[in-house]
Amino acid sequence: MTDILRIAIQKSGRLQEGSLQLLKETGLSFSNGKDQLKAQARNFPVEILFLRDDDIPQYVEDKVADAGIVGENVYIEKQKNNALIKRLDFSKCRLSIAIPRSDTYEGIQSLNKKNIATSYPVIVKNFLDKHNVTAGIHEISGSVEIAPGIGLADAICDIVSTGSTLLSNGLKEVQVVMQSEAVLIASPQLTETKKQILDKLLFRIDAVQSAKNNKYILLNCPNEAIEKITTLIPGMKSPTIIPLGRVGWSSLHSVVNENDFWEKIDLLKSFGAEGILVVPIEKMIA
Ligand code: PRT
Ligand code: ZN
Repeated sequence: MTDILRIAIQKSGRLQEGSLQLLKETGLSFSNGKDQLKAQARNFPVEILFLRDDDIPQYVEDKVADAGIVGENVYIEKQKNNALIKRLDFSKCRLSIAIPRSDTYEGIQSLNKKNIATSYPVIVKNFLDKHNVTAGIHEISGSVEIAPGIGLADAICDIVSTGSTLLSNGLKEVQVVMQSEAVLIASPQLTETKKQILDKLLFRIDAVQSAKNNKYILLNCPNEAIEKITTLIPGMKSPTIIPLGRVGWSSLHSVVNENDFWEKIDLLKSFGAEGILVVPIEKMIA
């Protein structure tokens, strides 16, 4: 059993789909039935354990699992002996302080001597300490957003995504405490073999992530524009340039980052590029 890496993911909930999709995109093939506790990948030395997200850091500390995927908020809150290996770019959210809409907020000091309800007492305590604020912290495990309405607390600290839960409970977000996304955690004491399996998996995750952040771009341009366009979209080493049937024109193929994509398209057009095609990349290995 030592030559297999056990990865814990959420059994059901907001992290499950993203976790399964990521593992599948890295080429792991396994079945995931509804009431299954674990699944062995058919083509890679990995076993997947399906658990409650809050329990994953403890299981990793106890070495029942070697690695896990959890929200960064859970990883920080639990303070277990886990190493943060990689941010995974899905299930993004923030942990924020919110107060009743009619209350005023004049900075963090407004929280002095207030009562804050939260499922994240450790994170809230650290945040308040850092800003020299003393407040009461009431730990509750669910439906935190109703606490001010029933007189349990003056403020809450909870996960916010779209903000609609706060809105429909008469609350307003006043302070972001941390940004969060799904993260890959692992035991800091993996055996050499397990470390090697994890490294292989990380290599694949990187390929999947860079593919998502980049697009393959094909365009036609007058030969005089090739140099300028190459400077703008150098690609992985340099663009591929193929002469077109039409004299004085070439087809240029490259890779462009998703973030500055639109800005670059405008410049490409101004350089004389035509017939621009942009296609998704499935895997990208530099
Ligand atoms: O059963 P289990 O314990 O495994 O799951 P869970 O209910 O504890 O967790 P789950 O599935 O709700 O969330 C898992 C992780 O997803 C969290 O730890 C976060 O890292 C991340 N995540 C991302 C979120 C949200 N978005 C989110 N919107 N977790 C919770 N919410 C809740 C939030 O608590 C609030 O009630 O959604 C509401 C706010 O959403 P908006 O869109 O109305 O702002
Ligand atoms: Zn949970």
